Amino acid sequence: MIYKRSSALFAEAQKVIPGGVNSPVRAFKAVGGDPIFVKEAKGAYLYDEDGNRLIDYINSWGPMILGHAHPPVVNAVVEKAKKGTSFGMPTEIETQIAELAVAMVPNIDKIRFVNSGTEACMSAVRLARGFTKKDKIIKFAGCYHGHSDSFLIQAGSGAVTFGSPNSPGVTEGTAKDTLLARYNDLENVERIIASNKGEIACIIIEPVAGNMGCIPPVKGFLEGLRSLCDANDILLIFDEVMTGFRLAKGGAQELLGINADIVTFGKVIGGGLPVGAFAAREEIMNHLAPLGPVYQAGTLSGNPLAMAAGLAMLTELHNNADIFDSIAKKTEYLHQGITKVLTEKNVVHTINRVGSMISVHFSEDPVIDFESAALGNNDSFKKFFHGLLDQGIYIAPSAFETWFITEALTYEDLDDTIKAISITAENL
Ligand code: HOZ
Repeated sequence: MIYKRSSALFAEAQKVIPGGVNSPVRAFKAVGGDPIFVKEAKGAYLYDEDGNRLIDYINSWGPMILGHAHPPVVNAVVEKAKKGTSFGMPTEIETQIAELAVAMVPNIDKIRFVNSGTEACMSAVRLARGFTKKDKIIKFAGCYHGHSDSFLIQAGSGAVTFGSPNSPGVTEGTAKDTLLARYNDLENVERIIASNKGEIACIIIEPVAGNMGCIPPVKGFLEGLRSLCDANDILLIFDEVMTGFRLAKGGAQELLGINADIVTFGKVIGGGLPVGAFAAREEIMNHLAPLGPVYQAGTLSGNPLAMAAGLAMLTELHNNADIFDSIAKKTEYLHQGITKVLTEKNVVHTINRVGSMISVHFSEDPVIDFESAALGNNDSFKKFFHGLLDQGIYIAPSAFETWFITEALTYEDLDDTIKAISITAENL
C-alpha cells in the first residue's frame, strides 16, 4: 500500500505540532515509519489520505464498539449542534445520560461528567483523598490512568512506549505520594499497605489492564484488593476507561463480579466525543463541590454534543445487550485464528484476551504484569505491525496497547486479518 500523502502531511505537521501529533503513540516512533493520516472512517474501516482502506483494530482506542460513524451517534450530534454547541449551564440531557449510566453500572448512585479519562482519574483520586483525608495512592506499574502528574510513575501506554514512564516535570513531592505496586501480585500490595499504615487513600487499577497490552487479572487478585481496601479504609478505584460499557453493560465490575468504590470512564461514555466521568456511591460523591468541599469543575463538562453522542451510544448498548457477547465471540474467533497461524509458522507468542480486548505478545512466557510485558520481542512486533499495515490492517503502533474489537467487523474481515497475519508470520 502507498502512504505518500500521509508522509507529506506528517512532514508538514511536524513543523507546527511537537512530533507532528497531539498524542505521542500515534507518531509510530515505537514501530518506525510515518503515521497514517485518516480522512474518514465508517463501520470497521478507516480510509486514509492516500485512498487506502484499513481494517481498524484500535477503534479510537476503544469507543467505537458499534463501528465508526455509527448513524444514531452521528445523527444525535448533528441535531444537537444545530441548537448550540456549549452553554456552561445545566441541560436536561446530562440528567438523562447520568440516569442511564447509573442504571447500567453496578454500585454507583451518582456520576460527574468531565472531558477525558485523564480528568476522570485525576478527579477520582482527589475525591478519594478528600473523602478519606489521606494522601498516598497505590498504582500499578504498567497501568496508565491518563497523563496527570500523580500517574506518570511507571506508567504504561505511550509513557512506557517512549521510554519515559516517569515523566520529567512531575515533582518529587507529587511522586512520593504515589506508591508503585506490581500488577497481579497481592503480596506486594499487602507489603506496601503494611509499611504505609493509615496513609493510603486509594488503590487505582485498570481491572483488566489495556496499557501494557491486554493483561487479565489473575484469579483472586481483584478480590484480594477488595478485601485489603475494606480492611484498611482504602477506596478501590477501577479505571474503566477502556473496559467500561465494553466488557459488559456494567463494565469489568459486572463481568468480574467485583465492586469498586469509585469507577472512572472515558472514551466509550462519549461515543467517541471527548467525555470522561467518575462515579461512586452517594456518600462518596456528595463530597464533591458544590455539595461538599472537594473541588472539581469545567465549562465544557456535560457539553451538549458530547452528552448527545454518549446518550445515543449508551442507549444502543443498553438496548442490545447481545453486543457484548457478539464482540467477545468475534475476538475469540480472532484469537483462535491467530494462534493457529502463528503456531503453524513456529512464531513464539502469547495471546491475552478478555471479552473484546486482545493483544499478541512475542514472548514465550505468560504476560501477567509490566515486567513480563516488557520481555516481548519488539523487533518481531515492529515487523508484525508493518506486515499487517502493508496488507491494510491497522493495529496499535505499540506492543504496550490492547486491540479493541468492534461489532462492525465481519467474520470475513477477521478471516482476512488472520490470512494477513499468516503471510506476515513468514518473516517474523
Ligand atoms: N494513550 C492512548 C492509548 N492508551 C493513546 C491515545 C491516542 O493516541 O489517541
